[in-house]
Amino acid sequence: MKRYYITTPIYYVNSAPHIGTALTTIVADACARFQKRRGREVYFLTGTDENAPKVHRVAQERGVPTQLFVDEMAEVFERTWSALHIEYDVFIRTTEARHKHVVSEVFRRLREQDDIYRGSYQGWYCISCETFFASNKIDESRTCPDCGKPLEWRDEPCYYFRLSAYESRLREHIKANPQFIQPEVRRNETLGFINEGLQDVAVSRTGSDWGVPVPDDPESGVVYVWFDALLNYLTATGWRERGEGYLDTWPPDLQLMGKDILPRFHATLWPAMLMALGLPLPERLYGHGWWIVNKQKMSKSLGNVYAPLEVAQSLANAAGCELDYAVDAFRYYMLREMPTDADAEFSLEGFEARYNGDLANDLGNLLHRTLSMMHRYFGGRVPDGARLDAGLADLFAQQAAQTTEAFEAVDFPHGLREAWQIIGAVNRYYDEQAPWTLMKQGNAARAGQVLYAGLIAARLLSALVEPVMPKVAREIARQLNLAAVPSWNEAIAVNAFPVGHTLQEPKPIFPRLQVKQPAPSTPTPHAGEEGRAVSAPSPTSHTHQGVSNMQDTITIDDFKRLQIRIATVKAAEPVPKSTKLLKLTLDVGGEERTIVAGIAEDYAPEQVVGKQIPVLVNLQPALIRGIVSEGMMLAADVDGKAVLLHPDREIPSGSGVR
Ligand code: ME8
Repeated sequence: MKRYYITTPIYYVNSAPHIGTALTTIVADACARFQKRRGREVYFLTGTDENAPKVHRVAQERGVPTQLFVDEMAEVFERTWSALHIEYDVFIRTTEARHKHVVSEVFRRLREQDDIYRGSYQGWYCISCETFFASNKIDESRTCPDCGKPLEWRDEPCYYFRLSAYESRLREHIKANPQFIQPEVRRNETLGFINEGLQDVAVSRTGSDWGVPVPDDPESGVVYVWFDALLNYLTATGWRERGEGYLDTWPPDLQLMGKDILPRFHATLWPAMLMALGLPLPERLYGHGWWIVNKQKMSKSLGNVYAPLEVAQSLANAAGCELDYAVDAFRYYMLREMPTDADAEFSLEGFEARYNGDLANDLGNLLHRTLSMMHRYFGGRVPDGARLDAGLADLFAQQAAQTTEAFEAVDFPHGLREAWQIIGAVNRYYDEQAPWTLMKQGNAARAGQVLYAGLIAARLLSALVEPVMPKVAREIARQLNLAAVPSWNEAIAVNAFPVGHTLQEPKPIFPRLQVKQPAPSTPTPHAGEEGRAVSAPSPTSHTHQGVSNMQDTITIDDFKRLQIRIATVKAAEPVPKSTKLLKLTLDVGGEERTIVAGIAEDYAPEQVVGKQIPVLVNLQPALIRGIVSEGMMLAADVDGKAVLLHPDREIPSGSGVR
């Protein structure tokens, strides 16, 4: 059986991994784990691109022999990936002899068959992108159209690869194979790029002897680093060394990369090289969008480059959670917010919000409350007669199927949203069925059945989240006292826990993060009644702050006019023709209310159902898009994004807030 072959790009080692390279690698790891859990044999490749002139330059600037520098950097990459729970099968380095042999051999073969020919080059060169630009592609600034750095004039003899000869075959292949380039937007970009006309590519470079020498003609310098680097995917299969054996891996099933290196390199130069070699093309190329930070591209000069392990470590410190789980939380954030078609904003606040919301409140809490009640009511053993309600069994199966479909399409944000609907459904079910009330009423049998749904859901979720959060998945399985995380096919079994199955004590996986509050500028209402809080400014200091501030203060009586209550969200749906609004149906202590909330850009309906939120209930009703809104929910505002507020533990709906 052919192995499912997944690749990341091989990364330049002139700088350490950052959240961009981590994204591609984590997406690839999640795809690899997903395919493995579905029973396929997977071959997952990553590695380092070490022959680039810019790598050589950085080593020289640091005064380190280049080979020593790349050896050290390759280790940094391997260590980082292992700390991020990346489980690759092969880590390739382009300075390995076996790879250099492949590059030389391919160069020779293509030169013999006249796909590579000798010519000369005059033009503008970007050393950072390792790319030549035709004069009509650049303006007076003589800077690189891709990265903005200054271009150098080059005038030299060189070898060319006959890319232009493959233009129509490439176009036909892309048109005939809609899955070849994904997502759709990248396919269109590539077709646009090809339609501008493909030029032959200069595939040798002079100026530095770092790299693979042009075979049989070392005077011509070294092989162009992209021609060299792309061949790593072939080297790693054992092509040339293993005879026909490489076909147990070749061709790649899924090649992942960022959008910048798809149209020009992976979707044109690379398949054309393979066509020239007469080799089958990759099944699927997937180019994700970019992380941007504060609406800007990440760059060293802006100082906004994040190192993945530092981000995870800072969460572990702040939340007091184990580093392994903080790393998994980081992986979750990367995949839940993953830029697919468009670019996406990376922010620490966004990471914290997902951690507190999706992981601490949703996933962690579902497991914790289910196990706590199982221990409290049934001594931690699955009671007699417990089985899953048919409606929930269908819903679980349906959500698992949709998660599968989305993961297969590398759409992790969608897949995770589908999986999280299971959590929403169980929380709703608990609220409707109220096992705590059933116990008080002496109906332990029914309470046991209700909680059984939580066990089955947690077990299913351990499988669905495993590609994303492998250590968390194992911990969920451990707390459920399962020998292992179930495989994808076993995961939807509805009778997975035999009667008497004992459960482990619940242990919080994701302790809630206390988000730092700005120091209060006015005394809290409570302090106003019972004496002022020490940290609050005194009335005298207030007067010194100026009149405008005084006018902003309200009295405790003003505050008392606000009636804020904790409501439980029973249902949520988008307001038609609005991208911002959700219609929420609330339980405010036995009373049902409808409100319209401007949170649709930050929360999907299923994320808020089951949540407890503070609501201002004595606000004058207002007609919003034809819906009478009877109150206003309160949420934190983080750079214009709404972040829901929740009580510290589940409390009766309708509880007052003072
Ligand atoms: O391109 N957001 O290596 P590289 C998302 N050696 N992804 C980002 C990103 C960001 N802000 N910044 C970079 C190379 N990336 C070549 C590949 S393969 C034969 C040779 C992604 O170290 C980028 O899109 O520059 C690409 O997938 C990878 O990180 C770049 O790695």
